[in-house]
Amino acid sequence: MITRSLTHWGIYDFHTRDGELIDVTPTPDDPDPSLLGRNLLRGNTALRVRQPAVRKSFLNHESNHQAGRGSDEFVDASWDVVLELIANELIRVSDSHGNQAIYGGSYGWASAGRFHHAQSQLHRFLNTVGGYTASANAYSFAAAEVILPHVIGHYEELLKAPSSWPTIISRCELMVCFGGMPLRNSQITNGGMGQHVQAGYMESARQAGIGFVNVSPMREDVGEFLNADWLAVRPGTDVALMLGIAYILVTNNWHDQIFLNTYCVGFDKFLPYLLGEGEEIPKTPAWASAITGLDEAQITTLARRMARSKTMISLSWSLSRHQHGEQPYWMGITLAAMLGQIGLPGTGIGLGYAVENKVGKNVAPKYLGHLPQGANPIRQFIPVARITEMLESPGSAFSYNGHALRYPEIKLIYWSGGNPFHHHQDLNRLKIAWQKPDTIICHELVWNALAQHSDIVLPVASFLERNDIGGAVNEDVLVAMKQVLPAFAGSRTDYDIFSGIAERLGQQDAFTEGRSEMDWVAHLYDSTRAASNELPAFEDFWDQGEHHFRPPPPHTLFAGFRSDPAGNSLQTPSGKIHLFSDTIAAIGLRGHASWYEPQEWLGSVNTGRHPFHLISHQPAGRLHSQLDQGEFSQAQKVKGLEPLSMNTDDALRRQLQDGDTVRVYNERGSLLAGLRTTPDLLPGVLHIATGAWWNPDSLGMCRNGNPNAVTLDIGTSDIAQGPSALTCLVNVEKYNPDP
Ligand SMILES: Nc1nc2c(c(=O)[nH]1)N[C@H]1C(S)=C(S)[C@@H](COP(=O)(O)OP(=O)(O)OC[C@H]3O[C@@H](n4cnc5c(=O)[nH]c(N)nc54)[C@H](O)[C@@H]3O)O[C@H]1N2
Ligand SMILES: Nc1nc2c(c(=O)[nH]1)N[C@H]1C(S)=C(S)[C@@H](COP(=O)(O)OP(=O)(O)OC[C@H]3O[C@@H](n4cnc5c(=O)[nH]c(N)nc54)[C@H](O)[C@@H]3O)O[C@H]1N2
Ligand SMILES: [Mo]
Repeated sequence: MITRSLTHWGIYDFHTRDGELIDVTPTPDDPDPSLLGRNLLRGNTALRVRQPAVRKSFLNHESNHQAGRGSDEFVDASWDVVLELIANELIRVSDSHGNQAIYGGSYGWASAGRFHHAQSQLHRFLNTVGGYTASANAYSFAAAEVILPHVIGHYEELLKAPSSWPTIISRCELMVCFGGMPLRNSQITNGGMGQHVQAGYMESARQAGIGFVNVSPMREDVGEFLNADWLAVRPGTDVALMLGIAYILVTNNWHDQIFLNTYCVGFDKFLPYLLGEGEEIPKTPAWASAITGLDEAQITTLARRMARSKTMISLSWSLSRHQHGEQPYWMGITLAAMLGQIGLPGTGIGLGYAVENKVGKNVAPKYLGHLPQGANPIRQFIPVARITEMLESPGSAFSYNGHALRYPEIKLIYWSGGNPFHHHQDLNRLKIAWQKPDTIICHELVWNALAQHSDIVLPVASFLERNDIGGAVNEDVLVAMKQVLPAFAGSRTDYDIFSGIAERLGQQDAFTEGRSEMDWVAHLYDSTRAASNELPAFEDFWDQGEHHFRPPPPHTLFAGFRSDPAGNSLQTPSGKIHLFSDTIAAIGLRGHASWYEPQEWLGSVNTGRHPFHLISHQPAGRLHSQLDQGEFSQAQKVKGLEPLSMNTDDALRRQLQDGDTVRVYNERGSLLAGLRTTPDLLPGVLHIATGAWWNPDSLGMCRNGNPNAVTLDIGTSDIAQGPSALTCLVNVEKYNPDP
């Protein structure tokens, strides 16, 4: 039997026999299907959670039972027992500590599907029982989410729907890609997608004669077929490069003063910093060269090309995951404003072309129904990546976006649809902080590190085991996600699990509104249809299986603002682009885009002990930590370990060879990886994908190669408090198991 459904990485036909999945094939109309679908085929069932399980020492109320998280035995329990246990725990914590003691931030991607969206299910449930401490922003681009409203008034469009590729193809001459545009990342869109379009767009751009510049420590970050010039910048120093370019623009009078006067405020306050008036150092190409490691000539040539061409600046989301990750976006906008091409087709600035399939895709904005989460009576929240600090230091103060806040004391953590023991930084530190709460509950598909570190583990049905509608707002397809397989072993959907707990708390009607799964699916579809003029009735849609939305005319970001800056003013204090912000200045940082030296980088004094900068990037063979045991993900491993790229000369100097097992370490921890040598990586930089399952030995060494064994867990700055995973120095040695 063949059933079609949707994943974060495309639409596939799922072939089953006797209730087993036997093949996964992409739909014929996908021009560039992703092999990630193959990961569903092998190696995953063995790891599935089969029955509800409770950690033994938790169940037995042993004192200091929390210390056993990650090592204790689990015992199977019936659904009745665990649902009752959870209901009682929620009442106990709520009564004795208040609902802010429940952490429901629960960050994570889970699976495609508008109704069964795991995080919405959890939030809706917790809101019916008094609320929870929430998390703000995403690991992906927290720094951008918080800085951009101060600069351009909003962030959604610039991050997710910048000027569409057809405008670039028709008019742009030069595309400068900070952090590249790796096609491995456009295999996916959060929520799911139909056709993979990025490779096709890029090929059309090549044929149109557009020049590409790849500003990245890794040459492969822009596809070889685009013949990009490679500027191998030191990680974390893009702002210095952009300042060097800006300096040349101003000193040659190549900047667009009319654009700056008409559409921006604050350039006059940025200029003394740039030119080095008073106590400031002039941001000359020589200054930028010393920081970035690029030649002065490279910087000057790029500045001249940008000034003379119709230029698009693309800034990948990775730039946000460095300390001071707010600054590259502010500086990128400052630079684009100086070039004066914002709001014209195919030029200006866009964040993250190709980081997901959706970014730059030509699709109409639309409303898609989603599960209402209800209102959270608890006002307390944390910036998403400050979880360890919250657990370590309840009551302590921190600042976020101009607000003075305090961390709540968390007694219960409830996670559904994410894996903090893959995605968070400095996992050895998280593991210790994780011992503080009384109770940790998760819904998981698999026995990963999150499940291992929980007290109550509930087996959840996968997206193949339920009915839903799926699609993403910035994509062009809505899919009937029909159930492909029966529920696995004793698993239940997130919805059924929460309904069961809600029932025990007397809140079943509030949570379910009396709707079954299919009632909800039809309900969410109907709300989608009410906002659309092209969708058929639900029954017809369900029969047809998918709907492809009509493409709009090519979209130019800020076109309205450019043509009428007063009529289409931005939601900033002045209505214009803020190259200076009083709010940011009040936070204690400079009120304009600036270079700040990060805590760990290749120019720091620490490089003696830890001479390499570790870049952890998105994996080509999977989505984060999901399905790492699948066949496509495993095919990329080196002796079963996550590959680590190192420059060939660095390897020679250290007498390391391609294929060696190496140990990457710093004072925070260590990990094993399989060495890949390449001339295409800046010397001094190491490149490793995220998502290998964290599997620490007793000394905190991850035996599978999860980079978060060694990453730095600090906020980007007091502006966004985002993750700084990519600000990370390490050393590396050949692994010798018996020293
Ligand atoms: N060092 C470093 N760390 C990083 C990054 C980096 O660049 N460097 N990148 C960061 C970024 S951008 C992100 S987005 C995060 C990603 O981090 P996550 O989103 O946490 O990663 P996933 O592996 O997608 O985790 C999803 C989990 O949900 C489970 N799941 C799937 N479907 C369902 C469902 O229907 N219900 C339930 N209950 N569970 C389900 C899966 O089994 C899996 O364990 O990682 C971040 N971490
Ligand atoms: N296949 C696949 N695709 C994915 C994901 C996945 O798990 N699998 N995850 C998705 C998610 S959640 C997100 S948020 C996006 C993330 O999209 P991005 O954040 O753009 O992706 P990364 O792969 O982390 O980084 C892209 C490149 O940036 C470069 N880079 C790192 N630091 C610097 C720097 O300081 N300066 C410069 N110039 N370059 C730097 C690295 O060489 C890296 O290869 O990807 C999405 N796409
Ligand atoms: Mo992300």
